[in-house]
Amino acid sequence: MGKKKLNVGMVGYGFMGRTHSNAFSQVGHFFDLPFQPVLKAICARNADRARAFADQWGYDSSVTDWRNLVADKDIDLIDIASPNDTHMEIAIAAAQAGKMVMCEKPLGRSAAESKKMVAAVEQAGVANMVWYNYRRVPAVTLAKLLIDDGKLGKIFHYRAKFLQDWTISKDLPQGGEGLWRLDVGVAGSGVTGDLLAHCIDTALWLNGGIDRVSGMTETFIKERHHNVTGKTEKVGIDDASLFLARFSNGSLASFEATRYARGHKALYTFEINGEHASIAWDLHDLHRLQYFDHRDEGRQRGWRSLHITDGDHPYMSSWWVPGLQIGYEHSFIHQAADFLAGLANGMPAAPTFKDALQTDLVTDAVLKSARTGRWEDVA
Ligand code: SOE
Repeated sequence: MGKKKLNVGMVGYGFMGRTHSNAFSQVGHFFDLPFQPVLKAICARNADRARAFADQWGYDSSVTDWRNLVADKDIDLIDIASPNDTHMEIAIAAAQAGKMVMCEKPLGRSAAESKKMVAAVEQAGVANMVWYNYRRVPAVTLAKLLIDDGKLGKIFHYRAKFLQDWTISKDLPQGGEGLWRLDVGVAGSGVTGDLLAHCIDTALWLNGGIDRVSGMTETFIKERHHNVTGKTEKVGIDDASLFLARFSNGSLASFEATRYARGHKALYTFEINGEHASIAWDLHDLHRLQYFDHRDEGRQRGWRSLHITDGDHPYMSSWWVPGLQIGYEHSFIHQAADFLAGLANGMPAAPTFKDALQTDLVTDAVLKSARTGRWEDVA
């Protein structure tokens, strides 16, 4: 039976425009789905580069105004991979035009923006999803299955960190292409909405809701040259953000994200300690899950390093033969696969906009706590 074509209009051709385009290009090769994504049009401000991107990735056409994608009756799905300050306007317009909407994380620059986006997709009744890709690294998905199976028992501790070092130089400007994450007007916040958001999304999925947080942020470099205004301007983002949290299930947590951890480029790790067992995961070794089970026979008890490449591991039967690893880009392909499967079976794949709003409610509470110096409830 022929597959139904699903025409994609992509907004943004940066790092995330590439990961998403790759996901839509590859997904049909490896997953048997009733929908076949078609790279219909790419939108970006620079016409020459948009055309070059279209040629390189196989898009039918390129445009410089996202409104053209929204108005195009041939486009079924708008995927937003442009900077954070564009997410809300595009998502709402796309939903109102009846398009499915996918959006790069974080959903909005604040929970207030995200709430409007949730309202728009729910009112329009259109399929929606946010690209929190790390959920679909097979080792992380396996962690979810083990927790849901009760292997860890009652959970006591959740510990996560995401470390980078790319903004340490005081000579690095803020604003503009590649550097908009340093511009608070565009990004909304610094590492809190960028890196911590990943840690929070995974944590909410694995360990349930967060009730209260106590946060601390710092901006180490107070002023930077602004590429758009040409002036030296105050830096409004947080360079580092740490918080303690209490989960609804009674467990205690610590989270840390920074762009000032010299030597670390993208070290996302988490560890979860339960009554019977613990698990740990590390993005630099993403195909492994560390597992310790206290119920093992004493003389053999110890941390096991599980190589998540076998056919009975999540997603792996769709890839190569057992023992051969996959990588970062596959997490996006898995997300596209689950989104398309959700369209077919009527069970929307998570995180939907509504799920992702929960992450923004936590990041808002962390930033509020950092300002007030007090514990804050998550709204
Ligand atoms: C920031 O450097 C960044 O690219 C994030 O924006 C991504 O979401 C993360 O996965 C890797 O780091």
